[in-house]
Amino acid sequence: MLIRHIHTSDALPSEITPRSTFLNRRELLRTATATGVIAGLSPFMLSSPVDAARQKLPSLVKTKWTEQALGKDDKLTPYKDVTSYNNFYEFGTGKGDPAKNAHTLKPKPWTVVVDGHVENAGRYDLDDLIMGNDLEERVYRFRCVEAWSMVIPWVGIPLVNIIKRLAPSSNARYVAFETLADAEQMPGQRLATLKWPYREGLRMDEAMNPLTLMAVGLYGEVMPNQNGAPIRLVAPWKYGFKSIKSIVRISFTETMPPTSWNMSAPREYGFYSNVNPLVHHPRWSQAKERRLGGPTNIFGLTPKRPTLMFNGYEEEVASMYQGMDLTRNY
Ligand SMILES: Nc1nc2c(c(=O)[nH]1)N[C@H]1C(S)=C(S)[C@@H](COP(=O)(O)O)O[C@H]1N2
Ligand SMILES: [Mo]
Repeated sequence: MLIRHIHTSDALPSEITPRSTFLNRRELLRTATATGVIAGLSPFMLSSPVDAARQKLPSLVKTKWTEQALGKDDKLTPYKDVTSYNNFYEFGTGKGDPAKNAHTLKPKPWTVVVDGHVENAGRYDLDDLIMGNDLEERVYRFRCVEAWSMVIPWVGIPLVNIIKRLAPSSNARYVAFETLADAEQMPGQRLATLKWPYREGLRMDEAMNPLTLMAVGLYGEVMPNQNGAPIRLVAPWKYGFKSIKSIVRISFTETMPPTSWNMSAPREYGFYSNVNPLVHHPRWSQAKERRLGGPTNIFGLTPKRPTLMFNGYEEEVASMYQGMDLTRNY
């Protein structure tokens, strides 16, 4: 039994939790209390709500993006920072809120609806949607519009693989995504901080770009709820808000789909939202960024570094925007 293993061995929960078993801290404590073993749990267990649910993902495929395919100044952002400093307004607007509140999300079972201009429309169990694809490990820079950045080892499937299987028709020019709408699981949706459900979209060529990932994990483990379990987008040349979390709908559309941040503040957030040090946000500069969890200076701050065009992925993506005025299409 799980509790006995935790109680009696030194193994991390991530090493002994079966893939099918999901215990968050509350359940763990409830079970522990009920079985009377709570006195045996170490302080480490009690203070690690995130760790109790950590599960390793099997057989990850390495790609050219696995290792530090990045600059020599780039180091992986520590797991703790990646999973405790988040934007996920469905669980509150504070950076610490998602890690605190996202335990109410139930990422399994999970259904994704596919509709619009596509041959294989329908409701898919998540496992069926991604079936037959290798899980790839890819280390990507991630740049948030609020001018901090991270380097994250994601685990996922190229979106292009999923799209090819779904077989969009020639009328499909954009892909639209929606997050779950359920105020029971996502209590932040009781507040009108954004229009729910959270929506995002990509032009078809952006969606089919080999960089675009549908991520199901990070650091070799199942996606933590606060990072967008069970499946979220990662488009690393765009500001973080394009990378929509906890996706339940993929729609193939002919016209540019509405997106949440553009709807709530069109002057500040465009559809493209490519990382661009030359185009400032109306309220702050995008020229520099602070690397989360990076080495600190004598003031205890991570020094700012220059932001790169397309977040450093110019070679892979610049051709898609040739001839476009990127100060207008921001
Ligand atoms: N559904 C949903 N997706 C979302 C958000 C959100 O509030 N809701 N926030 C976005 C923003 S602003 C950022 S910066 C990234 C943050 O991802 P992370 O918490 O994994 O770093 O998620 C994006 N995806
Ligand atoms: Mo963001």
